[in-house]
Amino acid sequence: MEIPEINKDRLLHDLNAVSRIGLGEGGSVTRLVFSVHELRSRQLLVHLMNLAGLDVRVDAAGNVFGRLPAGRDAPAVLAGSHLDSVVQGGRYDGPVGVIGALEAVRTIKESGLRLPVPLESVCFVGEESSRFGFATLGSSLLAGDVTMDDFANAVDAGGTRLEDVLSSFGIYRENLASLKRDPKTIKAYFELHIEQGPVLEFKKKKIGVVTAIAAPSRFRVVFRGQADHSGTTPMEMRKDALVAAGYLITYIDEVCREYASADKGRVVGTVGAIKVEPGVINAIPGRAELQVDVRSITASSKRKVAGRIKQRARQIARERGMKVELLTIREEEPVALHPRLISLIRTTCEERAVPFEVMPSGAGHDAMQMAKITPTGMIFIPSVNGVSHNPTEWTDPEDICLGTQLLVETLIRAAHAEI
Ligand code: HGY
Ligand code: MN
Ligand code: MN
Repeated sequence: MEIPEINKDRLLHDLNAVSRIGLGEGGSVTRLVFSVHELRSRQLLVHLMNLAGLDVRVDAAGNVFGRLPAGRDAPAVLAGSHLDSVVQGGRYDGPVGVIGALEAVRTIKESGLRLPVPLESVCFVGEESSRFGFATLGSSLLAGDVTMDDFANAVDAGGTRLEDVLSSFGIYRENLASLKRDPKTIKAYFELHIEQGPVLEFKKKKIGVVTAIAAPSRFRVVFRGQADHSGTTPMEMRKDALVAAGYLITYIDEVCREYASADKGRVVGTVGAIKVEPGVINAIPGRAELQVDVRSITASSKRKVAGRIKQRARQIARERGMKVELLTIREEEPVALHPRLISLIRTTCEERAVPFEVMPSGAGHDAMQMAKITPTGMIFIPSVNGVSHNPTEWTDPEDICLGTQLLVETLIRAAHAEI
């Protein structure tokens, strides 16, 4: 099978161009969903898709599609990822999959290769949970797996509600379902992504063939104690919300370490954000809000740990005579990827003698949502030192090119395959 070669310089040039949008101190990248930087990155993508001569479409949520039509209308093979980032994140988490998919589709177009089905390179809006606590927004809307009620606790640090931002785009409870894409228009979805962990580097493999994706339980814990004078209030009379939060944070670390082994689900738990009020040196914190992220490949372990954390939060509040509120942001189930696509990616690696590792993903991805409506596969490329969500996130350009070249071949195989 004739496989066209990607244009490596163009791929790396466009990846660099995206990475310069939202560039901050120490080479970090911040492109929070619906921020000016994130909107500009999608605008650049639309321009690159137009330059490539693809049929470009942007849906009401802002998801971007660059389509290469086939001789006949048929369910398309999609490939993509996201351009939004965490705060002070790295340059590859997301853009590798978006620009890699664009490079794969435009390479196939330029080669003149006629495929039996259309291809689409995709950028999903709002994959990161960093701004509203809610992850994979655009792909969840496309998969039709959310209602407005799911956004009840999706609020950013400035108090902006996700549902208010969506309604400013004309997306309301009544028309939310119109964002769902008919699964009959999609044959398969692939996502090229950096591993964001140490396995490939440690095992000296070049490609990760992803089998499953860990899913998060995400919720807010709000301790309501009593703001008071830090000088006049005796210790035994205090209702310090931040001290209560401190006990819970330590407990979260302990209970997740109890479930950290492979047989117990490799559970991980993080409190990535905390908000303290009134937040001044001479007042006892009356309110402390934690954002909790618990994940596992094993649904039962994740549920058990999240349940124990919520129980402990209630117990701490009782013991300290204060109130506690537990606000669910989102409950997700771990996702298995499609065996037929896993074997397509494996075959591609085997035929090119590329050393690969079959492995799960600890990080969440848009592929989790797409797997609910269509056969889905993921290709990982190595992260140097396993670091991600950090300005020092790095993947060797050669590995980015290899992953993109394998994506070209995988898309062509998937276009012809019975799936
Ligand atoms: O948070 C995650 O798992 C991913 O980076 N969105
Ligand atoms: Mn990420
Ligand atoms: Mn990502």
